[in-house]
Amino acid sequence: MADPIVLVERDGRVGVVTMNRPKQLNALSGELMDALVATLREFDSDPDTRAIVLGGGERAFAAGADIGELSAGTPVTLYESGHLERWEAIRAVRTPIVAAVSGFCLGGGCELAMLCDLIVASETAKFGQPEINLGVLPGAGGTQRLTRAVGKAVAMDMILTGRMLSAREALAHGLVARVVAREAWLAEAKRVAGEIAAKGPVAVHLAKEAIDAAFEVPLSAGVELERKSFFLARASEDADEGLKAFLEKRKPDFTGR
Ligand code: DAK
Repeated sequence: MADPIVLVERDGRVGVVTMNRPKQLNALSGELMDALVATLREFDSDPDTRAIVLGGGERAFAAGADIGELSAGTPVTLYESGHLERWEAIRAVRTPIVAAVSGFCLGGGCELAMLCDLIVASETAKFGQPEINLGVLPGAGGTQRLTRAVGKAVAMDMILTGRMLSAREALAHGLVARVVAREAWLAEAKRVAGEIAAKGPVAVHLAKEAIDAAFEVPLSAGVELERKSFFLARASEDADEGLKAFLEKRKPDFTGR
């Protein structure tokens, strides 16, 4: 039997999804994207899963969209295949997703990592948007999310020349949250996800939503959303528990209510 195209495991309250097309450096074929969307949605609808790790292999997180499929498809078949909706479905996941990146993280792979909520990178990671070398440009948000993450100068440099950033450069430019030793990338991503999973899910979901809104709305509207989200979180049982636990000098036990 063929190996599954994504590997799925659970580590306590953390769902772990691993892309598994190693021979093609996890090129994001339609089949791989469909499997990713289905798995992420399943974890997202499970209240016992409070954070997700999305990873690839040691050599590549993902080397981009599947170039064979891109070249075989016409613009119309690509548009009609539901390709665009898959990216939107991943963006819509409410559970925080930690991208665990080792090796190549290119093109659609980099866009996928940027769709996640934070990136933990191995010191071996290489980030790039090399679509320009193929005569195209990023198509899944790269020109927008990369520019918001690293600023215009570095985004122009990467997207117009195809230059890759090392993990350290990506950290310095604000694209990734943490860089760790080669052997620690996956364990560290799971540890970070485990830390998030131990917090109150209501506050976590509201905080994720408010941070994402910072890229969509003016400051005053974002601050207003934050204020309302604060009071909504304060109305949760988890806030009662968190505040009480602090005063009682014990660890809180959040239930997600
Ligand atoms: N697609 C298909 N196969 C790929 C691939 C890819 N993106 N990247 C690598 N592979 C395959 C190679 O063909 C090779 O297969 P075999 O020849 O062994 O059968 C195998 O993986 C190993 O690759 P290499 O032999 O090339 O390995 P190297 O170490 O020499 O080089 C590399 C590694 C990552 C530098 C190189 O493979 C490379 O440059 N890969 C292509 C990177 C790239 O250009 N990525 C951008 C693809 S375009 C959209 C959404 C998304 C997108 C567009 C629109 N919409 C929603 C509208 C996204 C577009 C893209 O990502």
